[in-house]
Amino acid sequence: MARNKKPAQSPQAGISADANATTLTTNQGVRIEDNQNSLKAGLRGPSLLEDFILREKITHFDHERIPERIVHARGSAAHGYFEAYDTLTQYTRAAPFAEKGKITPVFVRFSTVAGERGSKDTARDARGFAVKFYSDEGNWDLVGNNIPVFFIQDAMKFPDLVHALKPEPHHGMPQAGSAHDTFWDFVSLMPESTHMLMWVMSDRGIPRSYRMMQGFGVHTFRLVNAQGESVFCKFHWKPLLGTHSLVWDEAVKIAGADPDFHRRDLWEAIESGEFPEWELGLQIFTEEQAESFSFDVLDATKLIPEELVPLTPVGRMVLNRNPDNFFAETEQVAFCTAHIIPGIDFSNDPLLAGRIHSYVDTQITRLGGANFHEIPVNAPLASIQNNQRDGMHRQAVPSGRIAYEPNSLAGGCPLLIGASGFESFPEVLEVDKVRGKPEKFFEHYVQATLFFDSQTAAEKEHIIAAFRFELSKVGVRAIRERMLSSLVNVSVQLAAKVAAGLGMEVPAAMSKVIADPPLPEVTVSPALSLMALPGDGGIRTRQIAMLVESGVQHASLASLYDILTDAGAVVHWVGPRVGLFTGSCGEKIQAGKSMENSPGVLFDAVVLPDGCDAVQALAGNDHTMEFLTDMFRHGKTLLALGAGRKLLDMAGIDHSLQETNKGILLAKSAKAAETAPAFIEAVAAHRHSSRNSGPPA
Ligand code: HDD
Repeated sequence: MARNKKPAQSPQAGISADANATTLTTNQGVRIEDNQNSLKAGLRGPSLLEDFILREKITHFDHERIPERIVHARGSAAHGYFEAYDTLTQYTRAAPFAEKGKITPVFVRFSTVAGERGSKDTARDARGFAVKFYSDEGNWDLVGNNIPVFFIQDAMKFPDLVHALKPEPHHGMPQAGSAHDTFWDFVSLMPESTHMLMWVMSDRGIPRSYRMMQGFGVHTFRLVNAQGESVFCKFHWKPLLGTHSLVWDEAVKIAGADPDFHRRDLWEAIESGEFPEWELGLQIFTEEQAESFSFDVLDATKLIPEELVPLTPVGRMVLNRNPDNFFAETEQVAFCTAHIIPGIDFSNDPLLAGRIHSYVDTQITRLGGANFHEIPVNAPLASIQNNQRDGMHRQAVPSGRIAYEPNSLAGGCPLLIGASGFESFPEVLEVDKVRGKPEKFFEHYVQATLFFDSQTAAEKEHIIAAFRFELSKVGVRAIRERMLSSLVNVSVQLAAKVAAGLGMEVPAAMSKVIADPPLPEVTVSPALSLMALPGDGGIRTRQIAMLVESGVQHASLASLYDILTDAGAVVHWVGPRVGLFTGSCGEKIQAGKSMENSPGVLFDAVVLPDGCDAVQALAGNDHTMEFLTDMFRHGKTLLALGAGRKLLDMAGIDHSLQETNKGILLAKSAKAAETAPAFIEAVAAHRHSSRNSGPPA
């Protein structure tokens, strides 16, 4: 691969962050002799003010934290590259699409929105999906989410939205959660939020992995070619592993068992060489087409159904390198929607307009000044030449006396390059200066209904359960009622089921601004269901638990272990405790995890061992029953070998009804290897939704 790695920045002379350096020094490069004891007047006397080594160390420590992001504070990131499938010069002169096979380095940060920097990964929330392309024509930041629409239409409402969503200001609760009064108060008064609410309340709000979610640029952007011709475009990232989610009960339990669940998953996959990959697809359409749509493409609460404008696959993105340092890279990376390059331009989406300002602005506080572009992770690979000077934390050392243009003393340099430089698309505008919005922006429900109607039965039930849960946490009854009255406009079935779950009557529908909206072009869009992207049918990186105890029939487990590992799964020996166990024929088995430190929610599937003594011992352990009950009700795959089926019986799991209990497999020990293909197929299905409704009776 030509260039899949952003080269290390050359450090300033004398500044070294070399982890292999052997000598401990101060920040002035003075070698330190004693790093244990401060300087004192006598062994039991007072510490001395002159101890510059102590003072430097503590002063630096005192200033280690920077403000966290106002939204998307919690995130995880990785380096990688984008590879263009083909030249796209017909539509754009953007450098990453200039030629077939062209490689552009990227840095990608995934995030939750509401929670603070140290909050849990599995909160119900949208996920950020921000991509920085280090193109040879400058940095291009595509700052998107895992959801193709947004809560609001105009940036003017963003501070209100975020204030309503974040912990309530008087007591600072709840952390990383939207299930509280102020959020639902705001969104129930803003019907334009309804479409995005449907997405966030769906399983998209609790992804299984950052590697298994889509990304969307959300807004309509422009592509501009070398002739200055422009088309509109929407950006879509599709994961090769498919789109998969958690179920709510599982997400809640994972939050306790491993709050870093998504961060760990991304890190471990990349460390093990399982590089996550997405395909970039574009919805390309003309302004004339856009005008004919029943909705406005400048309205970020609306999507363009793929059935109306299909995706054109244009390239793939692979993440193949973990950051060397979390703070230096993941924390200090500054994505800005204002960062575009020749060939890409904005549309007049009023939400995007506010973002173009907000991101650069926020970095100035967050990263301490206007020179954040010099921080290595933010620095472009393209060279920077301009007359901007000075400011806090300036690293560059420009030489000479010329910092203005026009100049003659430097021969006019740096020179403007004219036609090949960035030029805003010369859109013709003859308009009045007004505050307001276009008519189609007032339609709020058609696409919310489209989304709901496009879900499978299991997905619909999860949406209903999510609304029920969230609204049950709302204390003010009038807010619940108002939200229900809005949901009636989406689907009477949805509103009725949510109302029943809250012990309420279905209220009258909220009045709509547009009573008779234009007929939608598409009424069901299979592409909106998570089931549309099942993945490649493999089990690479799937986490599989093999329960062990002394006395297990080891040979059958070992044969499966090898087959599953060869198929790319990550197989763990999980015991009642960690450490050594002895198999029935004296084999030594090291359990790396215990059911106490790694409960069932952290695994995609479990294998129950054969061996009467082992099964008896496992049956007597409370953790085993909890482990199996959770895995059953979350629709995971369970395989019981030989006597292991007794554990299913004891957990009350009916394995006789194969229709309702798909993904529960039984095999004799001698047939363990033969069962592997069926087991792999069941694990690849991700989840068996027929049984995720509740615990076994
Ligand atoms: Fe935003 C961060 C995505 C609307 C203002 N936003 C931020 C990040 C993502 C998004 C992924 C985290 C970037 C990172 O990893 O560092 N934001 C979106 C999407 C939006 C959106 C997809 C709608 C389509 N955002 C939006 C609006 C505004 C902001 C309308 C303000 C007018 N967003 C910000 C911000 C943040 C941010 C305050 C916080 C930290 C940062 O920018 O760097 O400026």
